[in-house]
Amino acid sequence: MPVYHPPKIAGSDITPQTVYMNRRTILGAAAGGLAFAAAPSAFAAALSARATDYTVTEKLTTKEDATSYNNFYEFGTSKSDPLQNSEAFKPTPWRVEIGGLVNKPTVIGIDDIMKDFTMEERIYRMRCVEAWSMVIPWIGFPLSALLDRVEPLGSAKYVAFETVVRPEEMPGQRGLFQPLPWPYVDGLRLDEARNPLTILATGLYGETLPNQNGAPLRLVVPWKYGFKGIKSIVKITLTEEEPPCTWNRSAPSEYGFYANVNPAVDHPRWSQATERRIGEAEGLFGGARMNTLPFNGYAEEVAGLYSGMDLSVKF
Ligand SMILES: Nc1nc2c(c(=O)[nH]1)N[C@H]1C(S)=C(S)[C@@H](COP(=O)(O)O)O[C@H]1N2
Ligand SMILES: [Mo]
Repeated sequence: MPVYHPPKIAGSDITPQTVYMNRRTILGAAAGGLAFAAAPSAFAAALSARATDYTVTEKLTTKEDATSYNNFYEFGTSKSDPLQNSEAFKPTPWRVEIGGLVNKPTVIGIDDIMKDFTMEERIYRMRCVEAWSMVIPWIGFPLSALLDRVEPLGSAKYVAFETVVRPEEMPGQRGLFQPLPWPYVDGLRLDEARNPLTILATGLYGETLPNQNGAPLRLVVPWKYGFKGIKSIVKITLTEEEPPCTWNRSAPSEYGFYANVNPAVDHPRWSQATERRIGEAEGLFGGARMNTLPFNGYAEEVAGLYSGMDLSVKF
């Protein structure tokens, strides 16, 4: 059984020798003119100032696995489809519309976003609802930074997300069998969206996000099941009402709005108590299966968001 480490907050102890698993690579320009060629001490100071510096020390999933075993129904329903069928998809140029209950609605290009935020390599454990999991070093920025920019109104309670609809480039959106209604949509409560663990990812493993992983911009919410990680986002809307979620709409008894990783609440068709780590051989007695942790191991950071809620009802 591989050792299962809960995530560690390591923002205050970045040293030059924390390379591989705790490696943080700055890939973009920072707002405020931080120089990335700066001495390690300045670099560390800049990073430790960030409240969002979470990481896990588990072994990374290989890039090959993370980019070939995907769910992205716009390109087909099997795990190998997104890699095979997404070649024609063009993630550049790209614009994201951010509006709804905000003071400053805006339409923004990915480059504009990149320019504004420190692109920092992060390591999050990403998992999917089917009970497999991966550990992926995402590149991204906190969603809250983008929300600050548009100034949500006091009446805004939720954030709704929408994926692009492009049947010409997405084979899963044309033809007779349409597995889901399009666009794929999902949402978060505003306080969840503001949590520093909630990021918009633009890359992984030091590279631009591949099409199959949700290029050019996708959500990563590491304490929730995979389907909350909506891909290829074109629209973000602040709302007063709970926004629709594709999987909740399609199978409400199986997928809730919250979708917090919870080993105590089974999916109606399978246990959610354990998970299979992709890339680790599964032994005769379920070797690579590991116990799933509440909130995917991020309980310390996020359990408070749900105090007083019955998580077997609000699943
Ligand atoms: N637009 C869109 N986003 C999506 C999906 C999808 O079909 N379409 N699948 C979701 C599901 S079910 C999972 S498990 C994750 C998979 O992310 P990954 O392929 O990067 O591992 O993406 C989520 N985001
Ligand atoms: Mo999923």
